[in-house]
Amino acid sequence: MGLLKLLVVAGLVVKSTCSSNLPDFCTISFVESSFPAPDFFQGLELIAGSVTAQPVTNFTALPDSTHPGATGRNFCNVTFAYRHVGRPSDRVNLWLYLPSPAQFKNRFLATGGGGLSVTLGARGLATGLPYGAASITTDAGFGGFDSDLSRVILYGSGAMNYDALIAYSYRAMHEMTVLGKELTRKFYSSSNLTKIYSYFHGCSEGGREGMSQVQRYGTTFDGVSVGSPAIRHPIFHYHGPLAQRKHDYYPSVCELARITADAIAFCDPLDGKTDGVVARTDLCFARFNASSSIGNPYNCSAVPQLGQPPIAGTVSAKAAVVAAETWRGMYDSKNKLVHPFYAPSVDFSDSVTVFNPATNQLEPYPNPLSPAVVNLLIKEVYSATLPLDEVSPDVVREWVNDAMSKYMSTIFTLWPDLTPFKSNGGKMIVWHGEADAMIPAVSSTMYQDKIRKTMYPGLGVQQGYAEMAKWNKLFLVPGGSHCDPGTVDPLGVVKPNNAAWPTEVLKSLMEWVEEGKDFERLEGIVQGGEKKGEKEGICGFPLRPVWGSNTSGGNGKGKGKGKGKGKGQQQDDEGEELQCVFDQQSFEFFTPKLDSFLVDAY
Ligand SMILES: [Ca+2]
Repeated sequence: MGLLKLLVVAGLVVKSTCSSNLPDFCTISFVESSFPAPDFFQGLELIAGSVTAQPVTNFTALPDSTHPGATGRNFCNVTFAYRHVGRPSDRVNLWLYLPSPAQFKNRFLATGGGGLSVTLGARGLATGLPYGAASITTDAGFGGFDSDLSRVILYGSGAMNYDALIAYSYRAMHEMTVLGKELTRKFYSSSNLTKIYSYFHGCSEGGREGMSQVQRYGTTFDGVSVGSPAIRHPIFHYHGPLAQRKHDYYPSVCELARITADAIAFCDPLDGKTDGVVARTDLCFARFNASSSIGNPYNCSAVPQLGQPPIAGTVSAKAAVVAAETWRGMYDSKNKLVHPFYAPSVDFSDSVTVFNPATNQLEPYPNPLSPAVVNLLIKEVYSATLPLDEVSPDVVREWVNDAMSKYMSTIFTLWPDLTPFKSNGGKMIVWHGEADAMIPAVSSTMYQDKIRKTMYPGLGVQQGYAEMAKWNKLFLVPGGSHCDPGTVDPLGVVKPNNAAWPTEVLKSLMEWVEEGKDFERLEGIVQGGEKKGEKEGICGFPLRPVWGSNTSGGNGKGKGKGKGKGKGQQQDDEGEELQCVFDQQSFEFFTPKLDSFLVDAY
């Protein structure tokens, strides 16, 4: 019997009027009185005695990568738990920040997680505070807000916990949202006639969670902000290690960093503005040749986390070959594309090597997320290791094939028909750093194009995107990294970014949803350099940025005079005006055909 049933039987449910005084309403009894009715969500039972409620006053939410922060926030910090009927040991914990009535702006915000976790905890919840939104997160029943999928996905090797898989894939987020929206409505004593706008915000795994709701529950959200979504899950992190093994050369992160620096210097002006930002990775991919780095010096201090001692030298021909092979993308033994990679200006943090003092050699170091996910989801074993000898492009292709057949209805988040969301009036902003070194921007462009082709089959490319932009917009953020504007180079050094970053993507989303304020360019805030703090637009895909002083833009060709030697040289004909143009070659770069697969892969 759920808590509400217990309370109703005991005659304890007494709903009082919502006071504007935080301590008056931020009590366990008041939160319990705000619970959804026992039959509100069939199959779920609230757990008796699980509620905590703590008033928090004058709180400062520090600025984060996707919100500006806020001071003087007053809210009720609430947790409670529910279980699924028939599973008595089940416990799913929910956590909410409910603003004081004076600060509540009739908004509900569901927040997502990262990595293998469906929650960012307090950091995610704080996202709602600047916007007067009741914010919520869930532990998905994985044993607490500091636990994640890896802890519960297998009962033991070979025995998958499908309840946990489905909870992670989409179900926990849905339950949280439906329960949270109703609790919010009752907590503020809002009538059914009062519109409480419902939003989602998350990046990476969090972005995937938001997309999972748009794909499956098209009517629960009015607006969705999705950043760098991990919609295929990270089994693609083998490009660098496989390229290194193929050419039997393991460059130091220092040597790789030099090549990246050369690529940035060469490619920066290709977008029409020399500002340290490569806004056109497509042109960079097409035009930068790693061999131009050969002989360029590098000199780095120790990188303790990679065991690397201080190192100096000049870029070798082999390193240039490995870099070019990595950028080329992963091709199978029949020279068919398994998955594209990042552009040359994106750092090699996904392709680092580690120094082994026992052998005095550099060795490949695949991103630990890859063996984790492959072991848990493909091999279904608890193991932290996966020898690189067992991996090849053909093997990766079969992993993807396995994953598609096994997980297309769960963890793979690629359903391309979003008609219910669109028909319900939903609005979605997808944002993806073009220099994201964790999940390549092409991951989002491929999926976005699949949506376009599925929902607008009769329209041409540009017309299809124009129609889709009325409810679903994708923005590639120049120079942006993974869920963060700062660029982290392979040496672990965070570099400021002179480009605009959509710090207030939620503000743009809320104005679009609540005021009908449509827009073509996403508002970003310049993060560094002379224009730091200024507003600047970000082009909507498939349009691409070209900086020019007049009408010289439009052909998308840029002005690549740099040789990669003299960093930061200014050009006479550079402009300050951003144009967003369609470029067929760029479009093809971002919508490659994954012809290694016999089924439609995207
Ligand atoms: Ca530039």
